[in-house]
Amino acid sequence: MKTIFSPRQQEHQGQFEFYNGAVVEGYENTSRATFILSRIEEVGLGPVLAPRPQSLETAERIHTTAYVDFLASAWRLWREAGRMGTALPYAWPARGRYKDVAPDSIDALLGLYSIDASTGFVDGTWEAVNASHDSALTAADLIIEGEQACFALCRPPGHHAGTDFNGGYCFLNNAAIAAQRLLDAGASRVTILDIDYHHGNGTQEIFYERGDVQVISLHADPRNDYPFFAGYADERGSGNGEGYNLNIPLPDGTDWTQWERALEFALAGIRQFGPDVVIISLGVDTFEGDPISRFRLSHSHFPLIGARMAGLATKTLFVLEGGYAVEDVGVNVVGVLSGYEEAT
Ligand code: OKP
Ligand code: ZN
Repeated sequence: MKTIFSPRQQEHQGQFEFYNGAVVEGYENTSRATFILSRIEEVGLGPVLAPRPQSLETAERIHTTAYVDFLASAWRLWREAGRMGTALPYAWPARGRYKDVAPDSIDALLGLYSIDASTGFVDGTWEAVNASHDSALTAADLIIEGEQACFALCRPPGHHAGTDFNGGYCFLNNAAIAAQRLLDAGASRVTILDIDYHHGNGTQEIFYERGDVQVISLHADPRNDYPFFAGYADERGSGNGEGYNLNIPLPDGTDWTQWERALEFALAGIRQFGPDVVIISLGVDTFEGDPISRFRLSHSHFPLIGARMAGLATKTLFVLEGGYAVEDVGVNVVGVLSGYEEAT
């Protein structure tokens, strides 16, 4: 299987976030990609290719132009305000937004276009976000050109980013943009199956009223964990999208037996929908050793996940999302991909 990745994605580095009352270095760090790349080489998964440069046209069919412009200019505005460190918001319009304002202040913009204070900008953030997006689109193009499966090694990740907001370390929704590319190239239906520990609230929001993209997510019950305000089982889509959004929230401590049962339910939903391509939002923060999560999958389970995906016998695009036990992320991500390859 081919992997798409650009070293420019590593320019997003050294950002800080808040965690348990302290300022800590971001969990979403460069070593995640480094460990994945070295494991790909170790097992001989296949070549790692640079993405082709892509325009932002497809991204602007998923996100608003104003939001994309904000992402591209946030760091410059932060620096022009005389700031250093990590650009993070401290004020949000949230519920009861009084006015639809177009603020000039970088502090207001950061709040307007975000859902949390985990998603900081540093000097190379936009370059990395843009390159991560290029990787997702290039992988989608390879599927269009005939590959059965491909891996977009996307960091920063994407599934918490919505139409006009960032969050959860995500800026552009790589999987959603890839889905749009596949549809534009002639696919009738695409499924995004999100197996990251956290609910893919951005992906859900983007496609909530659409029937051409089925969105299924297995995740920690939002009563217990981020993103808290979306991911409940009664969120089923609306309008043309009614019935095409499926959430499977799972309790703290979920193990392989429970998780696999949920996966089987998801796979039945995919078979019923009959997509031309399945995009897997591939987070491995379901691993028992993950520092910010509370599920209990172990190393041996990840290849089994890949084998289940192969059982769908549908073109499959793997897009990286989370996974923060850095020394295990390579083994677990590549475990899924090799499991897929061996079962195909
Ligand atoms: C991103 B992905 C507070 C704790 C972390 C954000 C979790 C984001 C997860 N800084 N909260 O889905 O793996
Ligand atoms: Zn996650």
